[in-house]
Amino acid sequence: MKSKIIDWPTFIGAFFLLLAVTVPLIIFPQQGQEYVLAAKDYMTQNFGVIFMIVGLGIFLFLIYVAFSKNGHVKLGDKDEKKEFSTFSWAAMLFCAGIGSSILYWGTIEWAYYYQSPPFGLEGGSQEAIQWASAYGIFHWGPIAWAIYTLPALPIAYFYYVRKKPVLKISEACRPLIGRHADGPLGTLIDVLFMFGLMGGAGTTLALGTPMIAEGISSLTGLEVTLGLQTAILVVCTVIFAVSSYTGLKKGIKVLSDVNLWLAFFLLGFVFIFGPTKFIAETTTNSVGLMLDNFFHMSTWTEAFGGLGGFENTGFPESWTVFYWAWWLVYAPFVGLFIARISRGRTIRQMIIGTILYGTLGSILFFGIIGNFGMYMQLSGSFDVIGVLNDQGAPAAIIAVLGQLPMAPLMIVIFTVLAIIFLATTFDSSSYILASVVQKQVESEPLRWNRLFWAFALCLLPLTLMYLGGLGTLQTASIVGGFPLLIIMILLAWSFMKASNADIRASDDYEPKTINLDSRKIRNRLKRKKDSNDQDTRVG
Ligand code: NM2
Repeated sequence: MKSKIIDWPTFIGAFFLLLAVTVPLIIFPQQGQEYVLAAKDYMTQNFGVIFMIVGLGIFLFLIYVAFSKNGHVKLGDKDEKKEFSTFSWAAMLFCAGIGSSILYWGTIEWAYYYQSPPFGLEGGSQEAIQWASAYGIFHWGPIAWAIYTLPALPIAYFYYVRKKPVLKISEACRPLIGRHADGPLGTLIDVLFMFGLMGGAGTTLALGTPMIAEGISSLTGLEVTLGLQTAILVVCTVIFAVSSYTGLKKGIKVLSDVNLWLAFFLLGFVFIFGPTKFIAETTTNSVGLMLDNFFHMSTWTEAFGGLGGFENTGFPESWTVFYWAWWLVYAPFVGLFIARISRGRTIRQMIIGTILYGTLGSILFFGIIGNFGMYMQLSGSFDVIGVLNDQGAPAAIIAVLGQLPMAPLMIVIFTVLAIIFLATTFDSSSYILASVVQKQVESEPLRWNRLFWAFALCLLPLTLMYLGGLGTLQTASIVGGFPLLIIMILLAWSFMKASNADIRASDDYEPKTINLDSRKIRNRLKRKKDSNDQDTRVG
């Protein structure tokens, strides 16, 4: 009985793809690393510009939708109230979209940009320091959150307006691909989406784990080894597995709430006890710089790099392209979540809210923790960059926190935050992976199925940590993100097709809010289907 619920082609396809990538890399680590880096170069150098265009394109598309008649459509029935207050909505959507990586990059990203700045500027210069703070906010800013919002459009639309719950990405493409959603094309879309998510989660877990190890090491004196890191990864999976097996379903929810307050506390503490004025000024300055140069940053491809004697820094490939890919792989899954919590809002509110609040949250993290570290560097109190270059990013991150008053306590809080983030990444990713490989999901995917994917999720980060190197970690997201470029276009198109058809057929067009009646829509679709069936029979 049970095995009938599983969609085996998708299950096996996705798992096989995962093994096909990880096993050879573990057996041949030396060549493996070379291949991985070659794959990264190949992808970013040849297709980088496509990532950049699609990133900006998604942003512009969403702004268009928000202000078009499609944006007025309400997600839910006419009198439906918003399910969540705006504050909890914003908090939930932010927590769904970010994880331990914001602790990692929020603290240290500026140091990379300061040393190797964009636009051919000189490392360590006065211009470089300005961009160092602004570029992190850009990479976690409006385009990034727009990428997250796009899949939420068709998913929320089908869920609340057409009243057809969608858990699979192939299902969300149905208006476009029709019955192929049930065939090999649908399976391919789902497998590629799963592969992308595993790649993105691989990057997240392989970045987060060494940082946690470093935190634990600074508190206990244990040495950071691959063994310690493996143990951390496994412990996080086991925390998750135990809570899901003992039926502590609420456990993860409680953990996420705890995390929100811990994060607020950390940010507030650093802001108040750190260089408050510097943080406020630098953050304001960076936001202005980013807004002023938004289009320049989102289209800067270093087109002349390597030609005519001009230097090729690889900045857009290593950063902007990597980031857009990383956000892309998470997008369908975060979009699903955004859709779930947006009942009662209009599409426009969902779009503007996600982009705005998401960006605001990123500004808080990068502005406060990042600029604190930067201040330590510039004021000469602590050489963050020295530690970064000698001992690596995780050590530098923990060292920055070590400069705070009550440092051990702050390192504990930071490390606990990262651990909870990691456990919630396991929780939400395994939930989605398990759902996608089931034909039906009653209220929850099957437990063994979820656990299977939770442990499968450890494979890639373990491999990546074993190989080592930032480039290797980035490749997982970049390669995984490539098919998402096409899937995102399908999702956008699907949404437009369905919502335009419904609006055209609706007789309830009020200029401000459009209430679509799902019953009428379904009847119309049914009539259309019946007449199609008849046509084929007659033909
Ligand atoms: N993104 C936001 O660990 C994480 O923060 C997960 C990463 C895509 C860069 C998401």
